[in-house]
Amino acid sequence: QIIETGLRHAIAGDELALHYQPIVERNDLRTVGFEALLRWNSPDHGPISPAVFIPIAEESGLIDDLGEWVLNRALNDCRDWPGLFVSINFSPRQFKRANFVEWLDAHVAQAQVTPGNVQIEITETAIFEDTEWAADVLRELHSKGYRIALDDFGTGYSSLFNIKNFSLNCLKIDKSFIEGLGHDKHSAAIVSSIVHLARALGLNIVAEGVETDEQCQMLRLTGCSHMQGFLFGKPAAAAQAAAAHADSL
Ligand code: G
Ligand code: G
Ligand code: MN
Ligand code: NA
Repeated sequence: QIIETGLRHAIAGDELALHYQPIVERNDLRTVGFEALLRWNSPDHGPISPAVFIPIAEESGLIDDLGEWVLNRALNDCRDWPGLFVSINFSPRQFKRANFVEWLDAHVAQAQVTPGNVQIEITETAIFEDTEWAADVLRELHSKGYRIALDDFGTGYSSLFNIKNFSLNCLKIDKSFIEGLGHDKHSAAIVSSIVHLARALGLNIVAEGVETDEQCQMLRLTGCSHMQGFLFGKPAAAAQAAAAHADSL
């Protein structure tokens, strides 16, 4: 309850921020897009992780206002890096709202951004509970030119059968698997098989949580198309992320 009241205040006030983390392409490690990651610095409690406050926002219904804030800010910020996409996280409940596509379209048009500059990150939970309906929504998003990424891949109900039936652009391999690269042979085997599966299905792969050169080299050898992690850049304020990208060109 304390967090709920504080969050209500945070959305109205100046306590929220979006940080941006680069997603790089495997060959020359060029940045192709940024993932938007929500940050809340509460005056009463200090920084609180979205892993903590997103579930509270969902229970209390604040998620609609919060999602609106995130979408508007991300669309506005991404105009600072023309040609790159912004990857926005949506919780299952956000994705399942009525008229998700219309809601998204209206904001994208208003911000004068094109759908190709926007990537939707959803988790397996969001699509595997009502697969037929989700497949329709994803097909519509896809036909409008939005990119669609399946986040935290490998941690949910990873049904390979279902994946083939969804309009996806990309699988994001959960960082728990990347963490194990170089330590345990199971992680390496799992990562390698996900990468090969994705290639066979014509999907991009983003390996998340890449922290070391060794992990990066292993992923490149496996044929992983994209990477994200502290090795390439920590989540940073929009201006900082844009400046780092400009410097790298
Ligand atoms: O960046 P960090 O590790 O703190 O993120 C923790 C979790 O919060 C991750 O699962 C991430 O997907 C989620 N998250 C971060 N930003 C957003 C957001 O804007 N909306 C939603 N729904 N989830 C977010
Ligand atoms: O669930 P999702 O994949 O959206 O969440 C991404 C989370 O991973 C964010 O909280 C982000 O801060 C975190 N993250 C990004 N890069 C790294 C990394 O290299 N190492 C670790 N440990 N966490 C990372
Ligand atoms: Mn994500
Ligand atoms: Na993830």
